[in-house]
Amino acid sequence: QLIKGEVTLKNVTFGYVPGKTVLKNINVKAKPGQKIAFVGSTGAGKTTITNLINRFYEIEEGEILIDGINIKNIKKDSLRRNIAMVLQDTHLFSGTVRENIRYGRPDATDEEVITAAKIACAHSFIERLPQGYDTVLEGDGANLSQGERQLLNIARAAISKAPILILDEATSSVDTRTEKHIERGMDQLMKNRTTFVIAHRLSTVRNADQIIVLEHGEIIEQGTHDELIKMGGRYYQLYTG
Ligand code: DGT
Ligand code: MG
Repeated sequence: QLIKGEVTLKNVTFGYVPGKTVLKNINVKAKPGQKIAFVGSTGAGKTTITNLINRFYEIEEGEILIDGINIKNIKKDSLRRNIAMVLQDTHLFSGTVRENIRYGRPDATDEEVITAAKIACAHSFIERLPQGYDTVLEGDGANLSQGERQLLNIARAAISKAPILILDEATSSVDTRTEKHIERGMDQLMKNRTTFVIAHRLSTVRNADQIIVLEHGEIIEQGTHDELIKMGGRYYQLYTG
């Protein structure tokens, strides 16, 4: 078990296919418990950075360290236990709602499953399902709406005790009312975890410890909301529309 959740990217350069660089010389240092936001236009490389932290792909140049350990030297199952994630594409399996939430921490009790669902604002829709928490999800949750699938993924992250959390457009499919409702739950989710958050709605990243602005795979600005607004550059443009 990794304890602190310090994440460092050092001179990371990456492409999915040879000859096409998607990330260029990325340097990020997330102290334990910090909230780091990635912003920038579609295709800028935000999801790709989190793919690399998750080690979904191997990097060619540079390195990623967690608590000072190169992630190449961390076993994949250990990495999975230490990083909770809510991704752009939801991941659920054929099994009950309860099993899908408990996947975030297999030894969780039924009570903890409900607490996590409440944090994720998922409890009320789950209770309305034919068998509640015992309702079987069809492949990848086809019998749920996209927003409901996201809430289950949030509940799964909430039940996990992983010190690192990745939120990639985690609430993009839920309606504005639920999104407003879930804000407190999201704060609870991020509490005491190193969090990487990607969100198009910039109001949700305002309070991040560091905001990193990406363009064509490069970091063009980095700082707090106030610093970046004062700078009057790309973030300022994005923020003021
Ligand atoms: P978004 O989600 O639309 O706001 O965009 P980002 O910033 O998350 O962009 P990202 O990291 O998904 O994509 C960056 C570039 O990498 C973009 O040119 C598409 C390319 N790319 C992303 N995923 C893959 C992949 O699985 N295979 C290949 N060959 N290219 C990919
Ligand atoms: Mg993305």
